Amino acid sequence: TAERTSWWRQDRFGMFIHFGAYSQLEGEYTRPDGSVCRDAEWIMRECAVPKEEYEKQAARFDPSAFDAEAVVRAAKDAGQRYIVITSKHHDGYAMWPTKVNSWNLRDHSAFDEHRDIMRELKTAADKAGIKLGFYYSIWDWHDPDFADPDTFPRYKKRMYAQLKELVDEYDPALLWFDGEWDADNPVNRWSARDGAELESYVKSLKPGLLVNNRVGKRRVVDGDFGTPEQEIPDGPVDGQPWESCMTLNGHWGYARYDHDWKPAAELVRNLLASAGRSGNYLPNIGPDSKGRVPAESLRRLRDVGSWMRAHGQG
Ligand code: JFZ
Repeated sequence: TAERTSWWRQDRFGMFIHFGAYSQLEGEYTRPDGSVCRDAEWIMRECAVPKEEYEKQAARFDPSAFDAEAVVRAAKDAGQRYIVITSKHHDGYAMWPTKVNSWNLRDHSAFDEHRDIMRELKTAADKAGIKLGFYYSIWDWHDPDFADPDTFPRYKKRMYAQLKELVDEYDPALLWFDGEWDADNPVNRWSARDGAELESYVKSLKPGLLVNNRVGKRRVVDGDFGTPEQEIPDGPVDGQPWESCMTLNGHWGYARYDHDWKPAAELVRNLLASAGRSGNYLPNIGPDSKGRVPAESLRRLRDVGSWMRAHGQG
């Protein structure tokens, strides 16, 4: 309803963050034969990285330079009012210390076991008056129970348990689902009913929670808002609130070889076009293996902020 989404529609401008075990590879996988395969957050799949090798890489992941306060400050200075970070992408790796499995940043990394970057972000965001939301992929390449229809219910249980952890521990303002499709399965297993069930489950955990339409089959009735990707629709989409997420270069996750950055003027244009068509704008940053935000991204966000302040929106 309009009431639920009211803060979010007022905010208009947020920051997307793609950060996960894939960030350790920084977009490049060197195969045993020495050839290099490039991708970003899809690298495990697109480059067919063997599971053991991917796990070995994740065990080295040490984003010790991740600075939640600096990230929140960058968002705030740009005029962004909420942050959506990948808590778990398609590779199934949890960026918080989940108790559901050990495939997470606490138990399977080289990172300081006393740190929790989700907690750090939440604390910094609260202090700055910025809302925090979590991206969560329904599709999971790592959990063996995902791909088999017979064991899928077991996976679903774990997914529900993880989502309960996220809501209970970090009190997110929104959940941004993805991967409701399943490229492995021509008969897409995730049904409208699964979506409706999941949506009411997470909302029972926290009534005010916002959920995007990828929780279900992206119909107008699924979730609270639509999620056009890399494009700005001409106007309101079926009367549903919407948010357009976009990369700043050509990738969501960090890709060390991608220098094709969009000019700041384009970001301002996108923001204005979104706001003018009653939509939200969610440009993305992808921290590197150490957790550092690319300087090119920071510079562009700063420029957007300067523009906003110069035009009385700061
Ligand atoms: C998904 C992810 O696969 C991707 O890695 C990234 O996280 C992005 C934000 O979301 O990719 C999609 C999802 C939806 C569409 C295309 C890519 N779509 O609707 O066209």
